[in-house]
Amino acid sequence: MPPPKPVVSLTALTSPPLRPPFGIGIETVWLVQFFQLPPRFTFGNTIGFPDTSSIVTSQLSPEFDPPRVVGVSRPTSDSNINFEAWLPTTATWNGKFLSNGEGGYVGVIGYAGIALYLQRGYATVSTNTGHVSTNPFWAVGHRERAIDYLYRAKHLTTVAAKELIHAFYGKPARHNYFQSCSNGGRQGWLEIQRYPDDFDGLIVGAPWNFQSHSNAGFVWDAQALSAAGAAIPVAKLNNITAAVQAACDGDDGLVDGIVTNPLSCKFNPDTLLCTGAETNSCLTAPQLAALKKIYAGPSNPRTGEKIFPGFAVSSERQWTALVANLTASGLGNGYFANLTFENPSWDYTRFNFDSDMAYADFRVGTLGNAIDPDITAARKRGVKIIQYHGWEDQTLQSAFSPQ
Ligand SMILES: [Ca+2]
Repeated sequence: MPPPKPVVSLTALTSPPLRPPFGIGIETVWLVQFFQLPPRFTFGNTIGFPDTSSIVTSQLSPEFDPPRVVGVSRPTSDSNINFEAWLPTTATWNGKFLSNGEGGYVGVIGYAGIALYLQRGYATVSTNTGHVSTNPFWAVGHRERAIDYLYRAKHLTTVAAKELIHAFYGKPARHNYFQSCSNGGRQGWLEIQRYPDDFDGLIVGAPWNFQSHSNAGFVWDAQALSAAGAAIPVAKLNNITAAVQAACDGDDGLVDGIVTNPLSCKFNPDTLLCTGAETNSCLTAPQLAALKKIYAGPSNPRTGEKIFPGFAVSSERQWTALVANLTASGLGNGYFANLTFENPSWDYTRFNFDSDMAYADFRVGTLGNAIDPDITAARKRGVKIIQYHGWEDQTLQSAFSPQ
């Protein structure tokens, strides 16, 4: 790639003060430059970007070759929030801003998303939320970077993008939109609850918005499946779903392999218990106990209080990764070992669903959970929200979404 060509520079752009309890007196410095995308940015091309080896497979015709704004936001001395705004030419701009959101623990800019939105004429932006790794080991000893990931980067990037749009086109966008899922869904709800002026409309998919409790669910499932003899072989998953469908596929009026409302399904898991030799069509007693725990989700052992819903009946056939994860690796480990306890040798088997849950809620949940039911400010502005979540989601527990 040719050396970047600076076109414009905006400095000392101060973000609006963050509202308590999240305000910590932020002064933001923007270092912004325009780069030109390589010519012939076409389908299947592999393009190496400076901060990641992301591969973008998008088709952009020459008239969409956009100014690419590479920025960094440093709200604290330990922060390094990278973002890119891609801006259609004035002739191809549809007059609107559509922000990308970012999944999991982020660590990369969502090039595939912003390429797609750009093609549709939107000015768009994505951020790595302040670190360069999809595994949050970086959070140990870096509290401010954790805060950047948990909520700050998305807001600051949004403020920057809106300023850039105004500067580049000489007027603000007609509408400011956001679309994403999973961790991006969490970002969406955070924006609605804490920064209701940022967006006019949001599409929120499968949100990870009660992040601390959702992650406790992953630990719960791993503890259940790693009990003696409790691992559920992948080969049994289709048969479990078949038994669920036999019980309630027709409840929605159509026997079509889809259980429309798993919450109303009257499926009795005990019918799966092996009565003779174990086969792929039945479960041993320890496997059955694990299955019931996965359906139930975690609860507080002292108070009995429900912590989070489990996974939905009829979603079992999708659980190939879920039943293979006996150590809460991935999202659960990332959250508790790195963001919460900042202890890389954290042991999922010793997680206490009372005291450890309370600590996680206090330490990280208050920053990153997006569960404030008060969205009055967004309502007053007329912010439009569309949310979806698939009942067969095996990564995030769908039953919380309607709540
Ligand atoms: Ca059906």
